[in-house]
Amino acid sequence: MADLKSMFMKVYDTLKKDLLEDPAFEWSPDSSQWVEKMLDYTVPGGKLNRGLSVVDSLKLLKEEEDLTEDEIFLSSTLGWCIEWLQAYFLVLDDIMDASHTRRGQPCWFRLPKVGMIAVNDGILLRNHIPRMLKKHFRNKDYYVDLLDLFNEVEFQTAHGQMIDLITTLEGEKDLSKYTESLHRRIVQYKTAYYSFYLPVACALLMAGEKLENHIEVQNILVEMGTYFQVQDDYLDCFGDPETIGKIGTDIEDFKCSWLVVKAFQLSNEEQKKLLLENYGKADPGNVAKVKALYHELNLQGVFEEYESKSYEKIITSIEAHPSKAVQAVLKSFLGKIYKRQK
Ligand code: GPP
Ligand code: MG
Ligand code: MG
Ligand code: MG
Repeated sequence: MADLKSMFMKVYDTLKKDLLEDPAFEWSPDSSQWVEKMLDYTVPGGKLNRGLSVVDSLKLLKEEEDLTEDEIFLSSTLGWCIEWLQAYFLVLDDIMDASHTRRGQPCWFRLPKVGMIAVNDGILLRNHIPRMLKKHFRNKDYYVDLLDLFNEVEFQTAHGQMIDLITTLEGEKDLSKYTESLHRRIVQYKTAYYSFYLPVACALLMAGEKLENHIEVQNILVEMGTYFQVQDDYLDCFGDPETIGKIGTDIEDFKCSWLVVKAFQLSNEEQKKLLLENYGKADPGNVAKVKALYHELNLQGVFEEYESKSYEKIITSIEAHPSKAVQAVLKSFLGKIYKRQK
């Protein structure tokens, strides 16, 4: 694993170097320093689960055969394209969510020299992806499918982000609008496709598969991504900021989080009133009252039960899949996130 990660980091250096020498732009020392600093700050500092999963998945799909040097490099490149996509989303998401920290450091836009330049940096990160794909995949017969995949997934994610954001306008008027089905729709689109389906779909394309033959794989990965975002919502309140690397803002931001959906379901009239009076306010006193209610309603216990039920359900659908290799890919991904603390 340490080996895989250091190989993966070497590929990052190569890709970064190419981008900083892109002949389509007349670089100056200032511009290349800015982009290099921005990339180092926003791209490689996460868990790298999504990126490494492309390499892992391709290995498992090829079963006995070892990956060639070229396959390792190319699958790592696709992994990094996903990490770039994630960096682009997070830089912008942190502005939209008014977050303070990410991956144990201030959000990129919070740096005094950066501010709203971060919006353009997000656009640059997004623009790097097709350049990396073109350089390394233009001669592959799956090149068009790859471009289409990245476009589709970005479209889905931006729409998920939109409903995440506009839903708060409705919730502020009427908290009962925050239902489980609305929450599911938000997280499916904003998280599941890019975080779970995309890495496996990249590996499937490299393995010569057609994505339209793998709808069931997509369904299972969307289920896994939903479970992952419920964990994210849970950790936003109950996680240790030191461990998760970010300070939660869901209560302040009036988010349609899994926790508030559950809290509303389980509350009596008096508790609902308390929730309405305190949810979505920046004042730490209000936030503390919401957290106290979450404790009173034992949302930690409710989450643990959700976690084991959801795990059982996903395992059952994985084991119903006809291919052992595909089962191994899905189980490996699930193993990386089950009961995660960060
Ligand atoms: C995560 O939601 C969702 C995204 C990062 C998608 C953003 C999409 C864009 C088009 C910008 P979150 O806000 O709960 O994540 P976190 O808790 O990490 O801030
Ligand atoms: Mg956020
Ligand atoms: Mg968000
Ligand atoms: Mg979150």
